[in-house]
Order: sequence, then C-alpha cells, then structure tokens
Amino acid sequence: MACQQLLIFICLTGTVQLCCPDGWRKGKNSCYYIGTSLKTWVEASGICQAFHSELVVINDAEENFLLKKIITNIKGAFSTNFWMDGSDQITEGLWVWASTMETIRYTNWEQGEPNNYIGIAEDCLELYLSNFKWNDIRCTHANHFICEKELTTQDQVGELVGKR
Ligand SMILES: [Ca+2]
Ligand SMILES: [Ca+2]
Ligand SMILES: [Ca+2]
Repeated sequence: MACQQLLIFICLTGTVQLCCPDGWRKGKNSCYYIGTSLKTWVEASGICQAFHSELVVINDAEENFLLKKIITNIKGAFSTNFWMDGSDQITEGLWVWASTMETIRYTNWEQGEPNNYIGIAEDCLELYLSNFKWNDIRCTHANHFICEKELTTQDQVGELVGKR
C-alpha cells in the first residue's frame, strides 16, 4: 500500500498503520534497507546513520528468518555477506550492539565462530549470505549491509497523520 493510500485508510478507519520509505522492506516492527554496495563496517554504519537508521540489530530467530526471506527474494543482487551492528572492538570477546552498547543476547553463530581468527582481530559481525549464520570478521572487510529503523519512528507518516 502506498503512503498516500495509507493516509486515506487512516482517515477512514482511525487505525494508525505505518509504512516504510521507498526502497525499504517492511518487517514486523522495522523497516530494512539492504545495501548492495560493498563497504567496510564503519562506512556501512555511517550510511545507515545518514538514512536515520542503524546497522541491523537481529533480536531473535524470527527476525533472522525474516531477513533470510527478504534477501532470498532479491535473488542475484549479492556476492557476499552483510554487516550487522554487532562488534567486540571495545572488549575482545564481549559482543555488543554498537548503536546501543547492549550485550548481544540472541546469537546465531556459525559452528566454530566467533573465532577472532588467529593473527587478525575479527571484531565486527557479519551475516552469511550462504546460510544466514553469524561470523566475526575484520572490520575493514568489504561487505553488503543491512540498515534497520523502527516503524514507530517513521517521520513521514507521523507528519501526515499529525496534519489531520
Ligand atoms: Ca531488530
Ligand atoms: Ca574479536
Ligand atoms: Ca570468524
């Protein structure tokens, strides 16, 4: 449903239902932007912030599965893995979501990961394109990325609703 149609819907029913910006995919409580370009973790994080969002925080198995579904549906657009918001740059082995500094609770590590691969500090969190498991890898690696913003903070629709 386009935003303008949605506004009419809101007016008729009084139900507030939010939508995602163009080019973003709607999840349960979030909008996701799947970045096809290849960026370091810091670059990717900066791009998400420019879009008033953060690198994705995968909160549970349901969200991990949803992203698998979204990405699998955009076939052929990707050659490698995706950055998430997780990092253990501050304290080795203590994984946090960088945007909130909250300890990562739900995890979906690939077998044997995180391994902070010997000789190279692996301090940033990636989502495998092949099986949607998680891996720690060096932050300067070039990856695709996923930005997430909450539906409830969607400014555009908030303004439209406010004008009524
Ligand atoms: Ca999330
Ligand atoms: Ca590490
Ligand atoms: Ca690793």
